[in-house]
Amino acid sequence: MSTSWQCGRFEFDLKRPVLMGIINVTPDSFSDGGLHASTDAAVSHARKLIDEGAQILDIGGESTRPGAEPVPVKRELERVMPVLESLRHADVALSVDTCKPEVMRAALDARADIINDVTGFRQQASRNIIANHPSCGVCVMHMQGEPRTMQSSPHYDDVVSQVSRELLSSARALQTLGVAASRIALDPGFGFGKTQVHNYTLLRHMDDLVALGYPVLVGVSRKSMIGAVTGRSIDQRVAGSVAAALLAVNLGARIVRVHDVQATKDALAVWEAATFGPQEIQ
Ligand code: HH2
Repeated sequence: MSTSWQCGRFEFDLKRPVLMGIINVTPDSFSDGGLHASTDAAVSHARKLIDEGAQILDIGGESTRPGAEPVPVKRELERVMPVLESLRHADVALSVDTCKPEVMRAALDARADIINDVTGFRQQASRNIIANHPSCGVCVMHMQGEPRTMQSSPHYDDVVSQVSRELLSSARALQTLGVAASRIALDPGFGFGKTQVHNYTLLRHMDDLVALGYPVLVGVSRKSMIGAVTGRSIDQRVAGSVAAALLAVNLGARIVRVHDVQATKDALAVWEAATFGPQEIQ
């Protein structure tokens, strides 16, 4: 298992889990669409998540929920860049959630620390941008298909081995261009071209993904896989989301992408005390 993740100005020690708070600067994200759509609202939400313990903020200007329509580059830049600029001096790593090379380039020029691409850097232009940057971290996420159609009929013969194989191949495509393995985190992409059976199979076998040797990032927060087993609406999925994040961490995932930072942080504090023993409790 990898012990650290290099991300621009930061290097995360992965002995302990790292909290990534979600900032959706969008009108249509599945759980908080429209809540933080203005720059001011997004920045003040970001400051709240930092106070609650987020070590990374993941800023997105395009919803990737099933059926979402793509957003033009210009609009995505108008949403993301002012938020990124406003948070530049905060003591937190800044990640930009985008699959567009133009947005990646602008974000890195504005000193973003991480690029999180839900398409796993499928585009050659995106891979080249990452390769030309000396140190940014990358999150390579797995998605079958594309957001508009990905949930129509996802199919795998063996979801764990296929997702592992495809993630490895995406990571190697970056490494071939000179991107150091220490910059790359992998993410199975819960809900991205996956049925609930696929999602829970991946969660149960998280240790197989961890065994690939890269830091593993998970995003289960408030997703339909939580609603499917709890019967809860999106705004009532905190406990289920925290449980899933904790399970993933217990199987070796080390970066958790969440809406509810405070609740997840508390759960992880208990996990850390139980895992590392009383000498680490202050
Ligand atoms: N999930 C979403 C978006 N980006 N990135 C990674 N690496 N992993 C994920 O699981 C992931 C992601 C979807 O969640 P959210 O951002 O809350 O919703 P939306 O895409 O509707 O904005």
